[in-house]
Amino acid sequence: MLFLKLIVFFISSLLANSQNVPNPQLDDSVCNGLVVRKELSTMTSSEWNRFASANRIMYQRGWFTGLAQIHNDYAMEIHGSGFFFPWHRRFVTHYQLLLQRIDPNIVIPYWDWTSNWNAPERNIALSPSMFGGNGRGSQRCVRDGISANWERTLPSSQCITRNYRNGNTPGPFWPPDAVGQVISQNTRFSTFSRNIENGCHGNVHIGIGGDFLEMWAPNDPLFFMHHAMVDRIWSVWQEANQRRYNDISSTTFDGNPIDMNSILPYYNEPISMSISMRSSGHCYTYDNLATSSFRDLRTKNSNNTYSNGDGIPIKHCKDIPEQHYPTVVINNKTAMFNFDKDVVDNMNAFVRKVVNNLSGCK
Ligand SMILES: [Cu+2]
Repeated sequence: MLFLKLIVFFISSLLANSQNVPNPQLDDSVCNGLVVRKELSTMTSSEWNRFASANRIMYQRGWFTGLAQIHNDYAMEIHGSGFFFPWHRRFVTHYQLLLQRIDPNIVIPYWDWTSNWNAPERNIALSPSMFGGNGRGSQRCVRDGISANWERTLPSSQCITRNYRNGNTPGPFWPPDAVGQVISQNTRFSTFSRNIENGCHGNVHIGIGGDFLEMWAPNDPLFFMHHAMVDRIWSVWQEANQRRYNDISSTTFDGNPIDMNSILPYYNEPISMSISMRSSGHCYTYDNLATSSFRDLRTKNSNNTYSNGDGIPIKHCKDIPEQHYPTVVINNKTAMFNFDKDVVDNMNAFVRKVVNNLSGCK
């Protein structure tokens, strides 16, 4: 498997340098205030309309293709390594800077996929008024929402696709409690990073399916709202204890040490420039940074019944169908994510316990 990945990596490196998208440098002056990234369901309709039209202009300029190309070219270095959080933070800021070239007032939202975690197809993010839902037809083309009928050109010319994991639903994502526990229980960056990457982050990619399962996923704008959420999770972890802003200690995909001076692939900047969302060139915060925001109050209050959308209480854990648990699977399709088998197994077992606990089953 590693050999195959190295070949793919080598070929995609040959195709590098063809990223046809502006790369605005991080402004090195002190932030002139912070913009607040909100959860997308709380955007006003005028905020959404401006955001959506700027995204359409980005699409017409071919900038999503350029971003997808960058993500694809550096796939090997930025997944399954300590670069995962800081690189994707820088990448989401890149997207933000591009949108602001079109409309300087745009602030990107994040997609909280822990709300509606057990019936994500009901989340407003996946509705026709926002990013649209499952792909349709034999090609699984996205036909509603912001990117309805968009054509991607990377890796080949065709529609943007989604292919929900369990038919009409992406299947469950992680409950907020599970994310909250990983935040509070992992005090070291390296284990925290690996648990999130191999757990809830991977689970959303696999649940949405289609292009979301590929390294050219940034063709689908929803990718950036997913990664803004992943970025928020890192920010909540950092905010919980200020000392965590100094912890980046981890390794590259091939085992070399990563520290604050390590250079982010493609951007050629030290990690230290992307360690804080409040630092020069980033200058944002989130509407909610409390660890306690990751609590599934709704489920806790629902009298210990596990409705999972169908309203049927479940008494015994063995009666919970397998597809009602969020999982990450490692196979040929997901190989480029560099998932780590031990961590994946651990996280699958961990989130299973959380779901059982929420359901009140015995
Ligand atoms: Cu990625």
